[in-house]
Amino acid sequence: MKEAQIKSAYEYAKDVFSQYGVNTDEAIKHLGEIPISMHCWQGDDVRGFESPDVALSGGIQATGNYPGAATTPSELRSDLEKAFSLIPGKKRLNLHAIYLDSTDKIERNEIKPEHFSSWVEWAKKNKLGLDFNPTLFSHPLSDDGFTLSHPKEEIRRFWIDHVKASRKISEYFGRELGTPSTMNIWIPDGMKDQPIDRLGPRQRLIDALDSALSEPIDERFHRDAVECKLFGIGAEAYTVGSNEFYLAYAATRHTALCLDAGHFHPTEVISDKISAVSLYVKNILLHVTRPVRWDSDHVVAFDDETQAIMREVVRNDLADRVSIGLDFFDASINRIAAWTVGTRNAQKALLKALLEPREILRKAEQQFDYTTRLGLTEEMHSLPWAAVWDYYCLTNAVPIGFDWINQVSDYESTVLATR
Ligand code: RNT
Ligand code: ZN
Repeated sequence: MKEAQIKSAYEYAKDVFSQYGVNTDEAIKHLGEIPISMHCWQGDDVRGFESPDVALSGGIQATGNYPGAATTPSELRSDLEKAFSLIPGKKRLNLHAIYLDSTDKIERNEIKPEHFSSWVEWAKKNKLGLDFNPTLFSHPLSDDGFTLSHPKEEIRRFWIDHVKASRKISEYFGRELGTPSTMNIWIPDGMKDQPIDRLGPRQRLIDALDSALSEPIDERFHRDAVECKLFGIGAEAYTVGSNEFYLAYAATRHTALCLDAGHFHPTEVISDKISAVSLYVKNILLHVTRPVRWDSDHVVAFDDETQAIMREVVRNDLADRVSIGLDFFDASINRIAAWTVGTRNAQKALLKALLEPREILRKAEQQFDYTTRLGLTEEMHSLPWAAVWDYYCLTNAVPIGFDWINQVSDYESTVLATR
């Protein structure tokens, strides 16, 4: 499409939306200010650089063997740069502890900021904020299916020390980059079959978390988040860190709560949880992902739930308290395309939410005029929001429409094919 066509389509869209009291320029401006934290682990199927040959464990799985996965920090950074060049707006990068950049073998309880300094330098160059995650899976000491709630003191201690070490790295990210790093704690702890003791592991987890998070850290640099889950592969019957456990933990310990779209019953959605949880916890971290029948971590689609999630953030004015992160890992397709499709979809959903005539809809609802509410909500789907998206891409100098595929294909034949 030619630039002139995109601009004239935008002018038309602007006019259409203004008839509903929506200012497209403002929506675009707002969209550009809301960061999306892209997860590094789509780039290499959650292998990391600590011991990439150790199989992914902890009840999560990346399936597929598409060629060209990154195997070194510099390959991963190059792939990320490619993906970022195809995605408009404000981006952050979310790292896991296993993505450390060190030639020596460093145990997880001994990781230090210096092992991540190359990421910080790179983030500065690319004007990115960083987020972080301790890695409590894919490790011999998580093989029993327990980490922070393990019955053995010394194993709990190891993981507590890992979380403590991770918080220092997260704090370092925030200090260096001038934007707080959200550090999300997800643990795989659970059981395949019905436990006799559901309480004991939860008691141990609460103590372990309290001890791991005991040192106060300035929230201008670092924020703790905890992620609940219903089940994992091999942990079908019981997950120690369940929804109730972590909601109460976050509310009483003042951490952020992470809601992953794939961590609930198949018909249970996180979009409805955001408003409720926002009344009890200060900050929410979203793991936007697409569960297909289970917590399968498919690439984010422009589906009903992704749109509903973004609408909740926008309608309730929560953009300052909700951090939007992505969490998917599809190894069956080009990984740069996976990032591009998933991140652009999250942004499209956000834009569509920003273009909603909130005032009219709110008023209709307050007056019990549910006919207008439904009629207008449905018409909004076919208003020319996509013309606004194209214009946003144009002004951000990223490919319009499916044009990004050419760059992904070029990169695949010139870079990925040589790995
Ligand atoms: C697992 C959680 C967790 C992980 C990442 C890799 O079910 O969703 O967020 O996907 O930490
Ligand atoms: Zn997650």
